[in-house]
Amino acid sequence: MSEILKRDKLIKQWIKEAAESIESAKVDSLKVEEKSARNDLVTNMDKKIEEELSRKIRAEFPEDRICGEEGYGDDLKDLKGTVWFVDPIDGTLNFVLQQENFAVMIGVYEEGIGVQGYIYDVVKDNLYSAIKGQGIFCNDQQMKAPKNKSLSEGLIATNSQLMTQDKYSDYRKIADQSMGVRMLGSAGLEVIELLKGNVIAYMASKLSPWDIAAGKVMVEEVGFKVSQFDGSSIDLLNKNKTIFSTGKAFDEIVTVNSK
Ligand code: 2AM
Ligand code: CA
Ligand code: CA
Ligand code: CA
Repeated sequence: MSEILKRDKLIKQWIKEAAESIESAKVDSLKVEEKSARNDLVTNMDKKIEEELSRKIRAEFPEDRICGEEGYGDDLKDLKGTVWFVDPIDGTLNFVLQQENFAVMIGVYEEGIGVQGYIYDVVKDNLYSAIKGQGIFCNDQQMKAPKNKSLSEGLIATNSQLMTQDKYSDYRKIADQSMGVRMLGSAGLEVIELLKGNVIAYMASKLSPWDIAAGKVMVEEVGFKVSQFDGSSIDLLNKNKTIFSTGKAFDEIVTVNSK
């Protein structure tokens, strides 16, 4: 079996195991801590899931390196070799406040190139996946490629700061050219909305490598674009102001951004 297929099988199994732990968690007994701000939360479940996924990855693939949100990964200075990007719970605030609209995400990169992406909508039991060159899948069924719509033809998703903070007011002009704004609060699930054709772009002012990695593989797989707001390439060693978008909307957004 090729390395990619071996990983594919294990990742799907590990993600389902992670989801079982998450679903068995009782909201009342969650230990919730603040990180950088009062709405930037981490729970004992985020840590447990990342710790378990990291342990499984290291046991099966000892040469590979891990970039994870909650500190169980490696301190990466480059993207040489095989790197696993792990976001144990994407949408922690939703997990705590809504008990839905969160995902487990894994992206695998070889020499900096995205080769596999997995986004699991735990509550809806939908596992979205892509292997580079093979298309995008939901629960192992091939998904139809979304239409390449322009900004004026569809809805735009953003993170909430982009709409609420005045320093980002220029970006409201972009949103104003779309049909309307939608916000889910999970970078991974917003990317899924793009892949389903429900929105034409997702823009977020500060995403970390683990927020971007899995979705980037899937979005590029359908020929859509992923970049920083100014059109420059994503840097998976740092935070990025990130656009995921259809090709048509991308050209319009980057033009507005660079004015
Ligand atoms: P997280 O839940 O894994 O932290 C919310 O708009 C989206 O942005 C989520 O995908 C969230 O991922 C991500 N995000 C990135 N940085 C964040 C921060 N400092 N605070 C809250 N959400 C953040
Ligand atoms: Ca977080
Ligand atoms: Ca995240
Ligand atoms: Ca997270």
